[in-house]
Amino acid sequence: MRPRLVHVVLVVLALAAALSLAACGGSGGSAERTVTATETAAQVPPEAARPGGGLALRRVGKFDRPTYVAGAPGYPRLLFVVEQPGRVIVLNGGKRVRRPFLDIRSRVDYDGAERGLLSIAFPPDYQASGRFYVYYVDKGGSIEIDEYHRMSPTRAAPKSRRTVITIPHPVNANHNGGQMQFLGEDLYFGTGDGGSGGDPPNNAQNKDVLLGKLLRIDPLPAGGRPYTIPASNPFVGGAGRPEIYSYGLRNPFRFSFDSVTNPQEPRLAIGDVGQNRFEEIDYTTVAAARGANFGWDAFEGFAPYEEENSGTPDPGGTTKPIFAYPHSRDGSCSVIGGYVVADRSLPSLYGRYVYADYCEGQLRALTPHLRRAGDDHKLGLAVASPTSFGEDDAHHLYVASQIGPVYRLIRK
Ligand SMILES: [Ca+2]
Ligand SMILES: [Ca+2]
Repeated sequence: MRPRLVHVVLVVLALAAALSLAACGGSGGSAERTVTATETAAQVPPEAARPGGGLALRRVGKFDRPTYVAGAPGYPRLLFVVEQPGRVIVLNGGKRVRRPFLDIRSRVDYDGAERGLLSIAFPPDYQASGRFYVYYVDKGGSIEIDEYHRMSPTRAAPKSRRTVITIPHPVNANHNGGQMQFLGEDLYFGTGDGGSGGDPPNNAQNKDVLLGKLLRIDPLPAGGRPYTIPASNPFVGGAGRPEIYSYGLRNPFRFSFDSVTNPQEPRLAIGDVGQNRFEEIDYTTVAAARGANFGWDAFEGFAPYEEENSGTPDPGGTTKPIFAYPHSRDGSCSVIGGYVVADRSLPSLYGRYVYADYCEGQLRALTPHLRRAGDDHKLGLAVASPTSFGEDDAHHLYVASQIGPVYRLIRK
């Protein structure tokens, strides 16, 4: 079947301003953000994007508040779409498999705002091991990562669940982080600062708590513990929780690894959602991110943070973003970190970092450099309320819209 190219309409919705998965600025827990996108979606034209310069969006399906898209190593025909209420849908060769890959809605606290099922991750040995991981907010409001096993390539074994880690997140419903990525055997995942606005307890700078951090574990159990701490984690010897890899993050809702720019030296790209003024992209080598302090809540983007629940004094030695943009840029509110494009069928984008903003909806790309980004521009493609980018096992790039559609970026 010939791929269906979608001509679309940019839908700038009141919805976009009303809620943000990743949490726009503003104080208070997000319990007040109760708009349900699924209700609104019915009133909205189903497709959303317009042809860009040599690029287009091909719709691959419509889902219930998709929060993530991923492929599984060894299964290039499969695409997994994570739905925030608690299901994982699988597409096989582009066709949706009727039965969900996984349904954990009964375990997931989905509040119509930021809580819910937020990502899935498959380890490099997935084809042989069949194990995979899900990140969600549980019924107690805690961040939880569970391991499951596969029953067949398109079906998880629902009773195979094993809790890997639970991180209390008791005070506010916003800023839950949510991204997991494997690099080798190690599972990296980002947690939010615990919510509200301005990080009232200053969790992000506190190395004794697991909130506002990039964490790194080997999720396999050992020695009676549900996971293993990599021996080279920066605070293994004390001075902080041993799970911490980097700190000083507000809500690293989406992050990815870049193995394109220099395969010998993998890099980390974090979209760290800002408070009321700036959104930022952090980009550094994975090696340099070890023990790095990304600055929140002493800094928001490049600027000192001195607003509500005031920032902590400049601790010195923070890792600056390579790029930040103000909320005044076309009504932006929350960066949605993306990927350094590894899809060789997209030559105009190969090696560039594609990202978006949840409220603005324009897909954008910049050239990532370790000190400063270059050539940031719009791609001429828009998606209503983008929640996430994702890659399949063949490195195709996808973007999910909160109102339902998931698109693949293709060459026009
Ligand atoms: Ca603070
Ligand atoms: Ca920062």
